[in-house]
Amino acid sequence: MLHKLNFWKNRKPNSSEQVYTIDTIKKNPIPEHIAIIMDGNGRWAQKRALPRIAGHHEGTKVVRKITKLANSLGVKVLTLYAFSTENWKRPKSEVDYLMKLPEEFLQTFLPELIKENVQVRVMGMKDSLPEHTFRAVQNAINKTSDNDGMILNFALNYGSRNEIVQAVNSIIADQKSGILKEEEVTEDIFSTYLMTQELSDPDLLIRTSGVVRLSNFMLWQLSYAEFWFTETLWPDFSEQHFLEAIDEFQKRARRFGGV
Ligand code: V0D
Repeated sequence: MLHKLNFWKNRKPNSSEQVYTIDTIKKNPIPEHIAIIMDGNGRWAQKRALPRIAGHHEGTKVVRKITKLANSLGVKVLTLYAFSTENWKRPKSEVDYLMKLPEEFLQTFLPELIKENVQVRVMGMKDSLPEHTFRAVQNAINKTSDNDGMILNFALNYGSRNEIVQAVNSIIADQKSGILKEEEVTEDIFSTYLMTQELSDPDLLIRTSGVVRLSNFMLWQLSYAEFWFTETLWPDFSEQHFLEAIDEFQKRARRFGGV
């Protein structure tokens, strides 16, 4: 398995110079649901005097790499924060480019995702996406809906407070129409009104590029998650970083289990 891991191309070992392998990580429990805030793409480009969009493009390659690795580790759900409701405030040219990335990504990788039994999902306000973006993601969702392997869940035009308010409004509507009784709202029922619906809560949150904030991402669902932050910018994020995050998750689980 080692040869598949581009170890020697983009390896940035952690302070202890430890090299992680799929096989050793697989000996301990793998988080079922991993969520990632893929930060630092613009900064990666600016450091190289490239336009910010070059960093976003580079970021898609890392999405592919980490999806493949998560799938081979047996991760059940990988949620990736691709575009927040706040991102509309960026320059129009950058937003326009970002909105082309799902098409570009899927043009290259959808056949692979289908073959690898991955299910593509999208959570967020899909209705306000440009028509061409919506069509591309909907096509990917449809073409992978018969798959039963890892769920690759993109948060696209997603904001957690918006999600919670929309859940409350749907609950009120269902109560008015009699689908839901007033006293029926429990944490479990409430969860089903969120965009994650039947997905389990993330066990591990990863955020790149040294920002130590949640930024309106899965506030309800991350209540019990382990958080792992790295200074590494998303385009530099390697398989080793991902395995290191899971290794840390496994260490914390052991410590917790010990008391
Ligand atoms: C830019 C780094 C894949 C983060 C990764 C529209 C910022 C690259 C997708 C994608 C983005 C989304 C849905 C889908 C298939 C692929 C993507 C956006 C940005 C925002 F069905 N990468 N990616 N979407 N970036």
